[in-house]
Amino acid sequence: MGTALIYDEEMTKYKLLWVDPACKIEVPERLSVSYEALVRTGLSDRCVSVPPREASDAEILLVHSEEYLEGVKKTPHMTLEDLKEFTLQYGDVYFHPNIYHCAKLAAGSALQLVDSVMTGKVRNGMALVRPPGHHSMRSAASGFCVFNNVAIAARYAKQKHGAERVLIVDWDIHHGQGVQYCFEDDPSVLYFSWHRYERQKFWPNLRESDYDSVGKGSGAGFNVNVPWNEVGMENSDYLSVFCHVLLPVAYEFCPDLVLVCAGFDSAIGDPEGEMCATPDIFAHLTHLLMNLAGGKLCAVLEGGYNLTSLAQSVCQTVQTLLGDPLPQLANLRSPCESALESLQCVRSVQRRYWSILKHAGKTATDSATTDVSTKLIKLAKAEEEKAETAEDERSQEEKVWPEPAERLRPPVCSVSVLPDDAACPDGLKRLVSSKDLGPLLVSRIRNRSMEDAGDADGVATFSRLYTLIEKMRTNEVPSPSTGLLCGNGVALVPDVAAAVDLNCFHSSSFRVLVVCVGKEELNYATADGKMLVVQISGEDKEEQKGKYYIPVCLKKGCGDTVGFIQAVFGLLLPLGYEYDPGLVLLVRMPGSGVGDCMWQQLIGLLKGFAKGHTLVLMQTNDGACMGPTASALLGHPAPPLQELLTPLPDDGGALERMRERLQADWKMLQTTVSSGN
Ligand code: Q9C
Ligand code: ZN
Repeated sequence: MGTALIYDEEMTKYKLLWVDPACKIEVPERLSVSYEALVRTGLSDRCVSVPPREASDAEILLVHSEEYLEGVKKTPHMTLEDLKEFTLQYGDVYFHPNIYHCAKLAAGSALQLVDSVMTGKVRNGMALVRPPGHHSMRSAASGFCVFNNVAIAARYAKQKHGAERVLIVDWDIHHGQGVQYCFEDDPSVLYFSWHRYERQKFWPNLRESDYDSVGKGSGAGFNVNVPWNEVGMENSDYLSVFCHVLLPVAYEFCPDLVLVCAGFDSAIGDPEGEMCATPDIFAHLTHLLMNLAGGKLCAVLEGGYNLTSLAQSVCQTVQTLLGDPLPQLANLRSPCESALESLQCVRSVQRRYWSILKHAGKTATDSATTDVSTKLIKLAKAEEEKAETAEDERSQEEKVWPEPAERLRPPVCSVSVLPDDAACPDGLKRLVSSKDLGPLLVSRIRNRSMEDAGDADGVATFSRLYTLIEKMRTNEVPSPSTGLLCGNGVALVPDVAAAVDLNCFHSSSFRVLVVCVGKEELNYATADGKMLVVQISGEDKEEQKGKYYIPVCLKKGCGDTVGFIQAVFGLLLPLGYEYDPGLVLLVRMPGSGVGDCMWQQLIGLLKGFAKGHTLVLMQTNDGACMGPTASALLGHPAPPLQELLTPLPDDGGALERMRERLQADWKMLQTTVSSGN
């Protein structure tokens, strides 16, 4: 199952015909440079090319009024003077004799993409379109937008393909007020948007773009706004919002389809956004959404006005949709205070509607309400001072950042290490050879496997495992003999404890994130920070030992999906991003109680770290989940977690308290402004 790419040169064939400083950044080259970058990098060749079509009147009327459509229909025949006058009714938009044609193609492209994904012709895809859509309203053009491409696509997916729940993620730096208005009272469409806001000083300057617009009537809770009150937001700010707001809510919503308002004016160098997130962040944002809705994701271009940053961001998005290993995000910083304030506000209004956020921020810091409000006043003052000294638009164009590093590309293989009598799942490569390990290592393996497993195969299995880890660590280029690059793997070993230990004594050259699901007695060597161990289990015996051993207890065990998801998004992912491992070891203890769907989701999500170098360790007698494991390693999307639709009473309070405790050591766990001063 592939990735669709929709592009047509026709949509470059309209432009601003008069002088208007507000509109001069919306140029035809936005589309051509994006497409050319995909061609140059060989990405477009790997996609399924899908042609656009014109949206029909009936389809446009799913969102827009007849009067508005009739008005736009007249624009191809207007004189320049008439076009200018028609344009004057609306804000920050321009018309051209060919824009109506392009707007029908842009909306139709989104519909073609939805058709391709919903019928299973492809898994996911991206449409490169102009004009953008998310600002246009029922009866008005706005912000370069004529028809609301993504809103039309959402209604169409419901009507034509029976989608019951559609998630719209708007990562463009402007608020898609058109999308918000369209679905405000509709609980079947969840709209998430982050946007430059600056306490209403930034366009479109709407009161209803703030965090407290949560939707109306039965749609309450289905509109999630994250206002950015300062410019300069970075990768860590974006990831925090994904981990602590969007992803928990999106998983609880359990969509049948994900639509992305994929604007790249939220990237560094953009003159509108003035943010500092690098283009490779879009690889991660895309990846984090790819296990929702069984992988059905349609990205539709919105904004993006720095041609360099735009083209790089588009490539990162498409390469991720294709399933290539993720880039490592270099030196992630802590989320800034202003971002934390937004996060805190959003979580505290949304926790009324989402059981997964029920415990958000109602502990220690929140009880000191006066402290927090003093802090917020200070923050607002600091913002004002900053705004006065802010760099102007020109300096954005001159901003420099390193070009994203070349990413690993196929053929990347998934490898298995198995006992001789176990069958290798389809699609995985069985590792049979192993390196000479040296006498010291052999004797250590022999000692461990004798005492712990008493298995004669032990040495052979462990030496293959050792070889596999070495390959993942060092084979950043395809092996000359096989042409293959070793991406991830799974090992069935007689004793997972011994296997973790084996890794531990030769891994001193890189950091290992060990995720242990289920109860395990081990003496992890975590003191030096070479390993970070996160253990999710149903038992409450273990105490946290130092910064690098984090036991997470779910009172109702690993079968508690809500608890597990809270632990994954609230703790594991932010910790992983901050720790930045070179290898992820996912250890599955027998009898952990984790369900197959959750297990696949976990593998899928962990593949975002360490350039996809994930090694799953399971015990030989636990081979039943080999199928789901192999499927997730091969990059098949995990099935949706339906059980989140009717969550059980949870014990998330304990998790929240744990997160608060760990915040001193791990900044990505913060979700509130720091109390005190
Ligand atoms: N400084 C989209 O990104 N304001 N539209 C321009 C110029 C309008 C952006 C002000 C921005 C509209 C799809
Ligand atoms: Zn925008």
